[in-house]
Amino acid sequence: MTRALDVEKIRKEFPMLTSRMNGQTLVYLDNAATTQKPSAVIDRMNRFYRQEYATIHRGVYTFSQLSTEECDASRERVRAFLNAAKTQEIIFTRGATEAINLVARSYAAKFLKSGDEILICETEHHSNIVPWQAIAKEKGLVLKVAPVDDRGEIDLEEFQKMLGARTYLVAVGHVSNALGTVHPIEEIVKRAHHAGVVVLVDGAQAVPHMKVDVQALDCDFYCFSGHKLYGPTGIGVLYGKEKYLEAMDPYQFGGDMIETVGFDKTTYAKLPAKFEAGTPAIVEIVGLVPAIDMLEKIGWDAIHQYEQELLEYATTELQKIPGLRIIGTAKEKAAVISFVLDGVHPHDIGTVLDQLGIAIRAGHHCAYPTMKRFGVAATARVSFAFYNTFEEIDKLVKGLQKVGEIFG
Ligand code: C6P
Repeated sequence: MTRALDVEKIRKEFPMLTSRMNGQTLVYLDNAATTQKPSAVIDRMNRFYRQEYATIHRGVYTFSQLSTEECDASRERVRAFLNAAKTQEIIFTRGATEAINLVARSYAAKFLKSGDEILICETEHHSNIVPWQAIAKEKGLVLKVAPVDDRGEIDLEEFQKMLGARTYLVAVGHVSNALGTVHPIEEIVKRAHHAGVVVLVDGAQAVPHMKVDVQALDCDFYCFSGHKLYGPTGIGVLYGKEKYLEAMDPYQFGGDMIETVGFDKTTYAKLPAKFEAGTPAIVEIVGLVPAIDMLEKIGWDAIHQYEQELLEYATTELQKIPGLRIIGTAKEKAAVISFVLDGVHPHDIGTVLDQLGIAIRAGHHCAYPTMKRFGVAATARVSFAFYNTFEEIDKLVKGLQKVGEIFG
């Protein structure tokens, strides 16, 4: 087995990985929920608060102008990261959730009419279900759901059949947070576009694991959260093709998003300000840059290869545990493993592992319909980052053996 990365060197960049939990060195396996932060991000935000901080866009003084320049540079950095065609196609939001709500409110609510259909997939996170459901209820739209097979892979034939004459929007997760399935986004976009349908991709679980090129994917909207990308919380990104963003109206109103305001009439600012009402998360915007720099410095090929090695090793080892069943066995997966253990509630698995210093997620993972599809109420989920090690997987396996002994 090759080792694509110098993991010990990388781990030194993540202070939280030396923390102890319940007297044990932390084994952090909840990276799909949120990732730990490298010193480069922590230090950049610290330095910015201590020495550079001021509001943006409003000040004539030097620090305000410098802060504005830093935020502009961050937007350009994100543009390059996603290979978007234009900087104004990058909208800063609070996270993936807010980005999807923005498209639901500003695109679907404006352009879809009663009886029109929105098509999603069965493995969506609640953030890519509930905003559409809410808008569907208000506007009389129909929410349709493309099924997945027993491995957790989207049924493309069914998806194709469900793209009807009234379908105007497809909203689909790139990678399932509950199962790890990497959905064939290029193919989904191709088929949707062939039917004249606009596509939003929820990339929250994809951007930490793979190079995303929105022009190559040709999706119309793409979103992610900074905190799953080794960056700060409270910052996310909506990419949208300029022609759609131009045609959409803002859904939040206030300072910074206007051009002129009178009591009788207000005109809106140009992109991207039109969708960024109020003072933004300035320091978080700045903190996103070192996270992206770090990922690109390590390199996507190395990250992908190493994480796939972790996934393969963990899958093999977990399958040896009596009574353990993996939920989600797609051919193409990100480094996420959901599983159930005969006769043991996932929360009990999580609690025993916690005592051993191992952090995993247990529950429905904000994906109730996915749980229902696989006939379980909840799963235990381990999700890896490139700073995890094979030794940590061995500790997980030992921990699960202990769970078996306690509840067996
Ligand atoms: N999934 C998980 O443990 P926010 O909360 O806006 O940063 O991200 C929401 C979101 C949207 N889409 C997908 C595919 C996601 O996985 C998430 C967040 C976390 O799986 C928290 S439930």
